[in-house]
Amino acid sequence: MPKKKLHLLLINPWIFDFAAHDLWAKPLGLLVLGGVLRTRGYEVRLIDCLDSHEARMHGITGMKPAKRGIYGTGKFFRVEVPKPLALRSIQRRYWRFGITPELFVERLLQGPAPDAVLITSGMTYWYPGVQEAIRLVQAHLPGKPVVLGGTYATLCPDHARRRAGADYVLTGPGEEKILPLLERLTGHAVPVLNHENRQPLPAFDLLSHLDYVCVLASRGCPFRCPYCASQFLHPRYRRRPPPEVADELEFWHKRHGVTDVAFYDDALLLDAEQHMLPVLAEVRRRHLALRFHTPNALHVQALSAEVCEALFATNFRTLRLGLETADPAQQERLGGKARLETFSWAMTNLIRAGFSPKEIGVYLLCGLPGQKPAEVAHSIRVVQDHGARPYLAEFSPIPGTLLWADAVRSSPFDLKAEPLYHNNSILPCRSFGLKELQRLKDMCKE
Ligand code: B12
Repeated sequence: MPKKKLHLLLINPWIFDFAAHDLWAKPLGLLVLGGVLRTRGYEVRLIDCLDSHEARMHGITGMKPAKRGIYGTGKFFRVEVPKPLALRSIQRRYWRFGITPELFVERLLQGPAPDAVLITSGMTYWYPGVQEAIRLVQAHLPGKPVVLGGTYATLCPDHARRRAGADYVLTGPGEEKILPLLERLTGHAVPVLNHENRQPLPAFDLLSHLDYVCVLASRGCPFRCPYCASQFLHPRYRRRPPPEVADELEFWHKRHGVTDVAFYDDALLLDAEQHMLPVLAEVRRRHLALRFHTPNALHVQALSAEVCEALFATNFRTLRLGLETADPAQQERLGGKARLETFSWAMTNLIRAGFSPKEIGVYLLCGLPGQKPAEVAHSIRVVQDHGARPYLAEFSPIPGTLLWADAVRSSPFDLKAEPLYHNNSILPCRSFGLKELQRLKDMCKE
């Protein structure tokens, strides 16, 4: 153990965006690190700028109370803020989601001064929240080292090093990189643990309220879809042993009364016979009365009759399938993963297993470079013909992906210089306009 207790402050920064909802959005990466660091003897504290349960926020002028919805999801507190210069031409209101900066500063100054501050980052275009949090940390805790990691830091490391204001920017999975850095910063050796082989649980208990937990049964993805950044964020595809996943679910359910669980896996059902089916069999054997949600799409080719029956039997309530498009040529361009016949087969299996088609949401990519609105409209109709609900996933271009060069070429925005333009809400590649997008969204509601 370190000789003196070392204190770490973890920060989940604000979101600055046109829209944001708590649809099972928790800073899982930061909480994973919190879990690891606690087992190494650090005292860990969290400021969650997106805390929707912060009692002190109620009644603050201009702040809408954060309503909670079904399955633990809900709204964030929000206040309108001026748009950054780069987004001035976009005719939509821009918000800071989360607690007030005054409350953030109050929280910063509570408790023992930290030996280091660890801040996470989400979408690349959310970096203004990271900048703001770091600016306030440096103003109120001068001299404390600030370490930045997460999605933005990994996908835009040069921008993050130049613009975020952190003392250190670490890319990729943080578990191994953070320990030697903390040793260097604090001058204290991190104890070696040889009795524990399994990963400690993510520190969800640091959140002020547990509406739900997010779980990963695997990391990374063996597919290389041209729009996706999974391989850069989690370079190795790894699956956790099924009993370990079941233990984690049982822990949150029995010790913390959690009912709702969102899986964050990029390839949850891959090789399900060897992996997820044993996990779900354990859930049933242990009588865990949970509800499961898959906001990150499921691969349709994995939805065999047996898998669908297991999903239904274990109470999967929110299903999102990744069809991407119903156009065969576009499907080919996107890696040929989800063909139409496979989608129809998956829908039949889900319905036979007991799901109502209305419970099944299907993601369709929208705003890809060169994509015509007619292609999206056709895909919407195909999904509706199957009785399911189409959800448009507006394309967000990501540096390093195969589609990046096409995206840069087709976009009227300077995607390379400014991550704010990666924002899916502005339809960055503009193969059609925002009015057309609204028409397609209205079609989805029909
Ligand atoms: C879960 C998820 C969501 C959740 C929300 C997550 C959240 N917390 O806000 C939901 C479902 C709501 C969502 C929505 C969207 N998402 Co999303 N999402 C993910 C997903 C699948 C997992 C993220 C995650 O938690 N991983 C698990 C944890 C353990 O990993 P991690 O966060 O990377 O953390 C590790 C490291 O980064 C590091 N680390 C993290 N923090 C720190 C801090 C320090 C100090 C250090 C040292 C290290 C460190 O260590 C951690 C442990 O190894 C990623 C894909 C992926 N594989 O990462 C996409 C991803 C982030 N999303 C993406 C996209 C495109 C979207 C959408 C735009 C999709 C759409 N078109 O609708 C929307 C946007 C919503 C909005 N309002 O703008 C893109 C990124 C886009 C971008 N420009 O940044 C990704 C990368 C997927 C992709 N296509 O490639 N998403």
